[in-house]
Amino acid sequence: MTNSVDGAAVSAYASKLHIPRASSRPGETSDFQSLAIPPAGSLRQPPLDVSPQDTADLAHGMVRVLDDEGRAVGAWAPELTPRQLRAGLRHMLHVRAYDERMFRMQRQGKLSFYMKCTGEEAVAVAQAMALEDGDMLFPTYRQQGLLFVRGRPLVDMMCHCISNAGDNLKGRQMPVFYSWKQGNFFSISGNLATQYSQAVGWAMASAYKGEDHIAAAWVGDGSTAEADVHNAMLFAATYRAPVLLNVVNNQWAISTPQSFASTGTTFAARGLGFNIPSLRVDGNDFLAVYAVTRWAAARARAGHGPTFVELFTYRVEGHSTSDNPAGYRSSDEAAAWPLGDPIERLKQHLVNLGEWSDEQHTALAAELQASVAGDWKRAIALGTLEDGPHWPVESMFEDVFKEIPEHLRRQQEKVRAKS
Ligand SMILES: Cc1ncc(C[n+]2csc(CCOP(=O)(O)OP(=O)(O)O)c2C)c(N)n1
Ligand SMILES: [Mg+2]
Repeated sequence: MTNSVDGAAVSAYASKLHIPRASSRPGETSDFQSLAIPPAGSLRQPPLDVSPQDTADLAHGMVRVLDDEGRAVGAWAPELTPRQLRAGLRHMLHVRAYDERMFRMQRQGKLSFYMKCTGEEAVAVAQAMALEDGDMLFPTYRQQGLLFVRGRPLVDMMCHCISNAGDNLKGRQMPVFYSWKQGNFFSISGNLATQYSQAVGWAMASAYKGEDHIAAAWVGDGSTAEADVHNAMLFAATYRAPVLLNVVNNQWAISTPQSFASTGTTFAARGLGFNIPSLRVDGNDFLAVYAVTRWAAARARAGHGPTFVELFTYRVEGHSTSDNPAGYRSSDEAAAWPLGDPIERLKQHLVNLGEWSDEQHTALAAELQASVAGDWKRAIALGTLEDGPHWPVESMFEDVFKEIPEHLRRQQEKVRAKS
């Protein structure tokens, strides 16, 4: 069948469905050659009151500070003392040691489920260090580094993961879905992206009450497809809420490549359509992540409203302990990632400054592994997954309603009678 346009015959079936490609599939050789990665130090730092459209180059580019030799270059290089840099390195090594231990414990059947953030440690660690303690965090399950910087005891996190008597959530949440009110760390939700609108609502309330604390929210690349993200961005832009909206683009959403949610451009570019200043940052560059977060937080505190930030990184390991990435991506992909490892890059920077050495690094990694092993022993002394003690079953009726409704009270009595 043919149609006619301006007298010329055209096929009525010329349209084609575009199916995005993965960065690699099993058996293929990984090749990130087509990624446009600007040199470190090449992007400008705009004023805090920049207009959203004047951030287009930053949304399509990538803020980078650490160059290939580990030097800090360009307008975004933050003023951090060697002591602060070493604290950042320590937190990242601590997170990695914790992840490795918990993963092994899951494999030995001592916890039911776990999620690592290997390769993405700089995101949560540098961002938490750049924010104020009173700022409210609305994370996903992959920002455990926030808790390390805010000082949550690891024993508490482990107790949560094995739902023993020391679990602050009384066995009502999945492992790694932490909640820590004292640290201004909002409860993690299994329903992806709900935290985005909650963060915007919290930030609107903070501004309405005249407080100076801001909110920060995180969402994964795949989860940006959720309507909640778009609803949140609309409210944030309209009311100029003091919020930092982060997208952690780690290239994968379980087995779905980021290309299925990115629409063929950067995630950061989506912020421009909502009239929100937007930037993309090298998420494996501790200094760049810190600098961009400081800038966005200063904007929010000065009354300039939200900032949308894409953190460009790579999920080195499986999505969770229930996932095997060998089924959907090439086994050499993590090694081919061109932006390196965040811990190695910050280490190299400190060594260049004469403020760190290979020996100190090896000793610190060993010290932290031993400290995590000690924490695990203290956690299981409060109960194991298999044998408990756990919170009693009837406690599930508590803390939900101010007054327990009659039908639930009857159920609670039945449970009590049985136990
Ligand atoms: C609303 C909703 N849809 C689907 C899921 C199942 N699910 C859990 S994690 C996940 C992938 C998320 O990927 P991404 O947003 O990129 O975050 P990442 O895990 O890579 O950090 C999916 C589809 C869910 N938990 N909630
Ligand atoms: Mg992802």
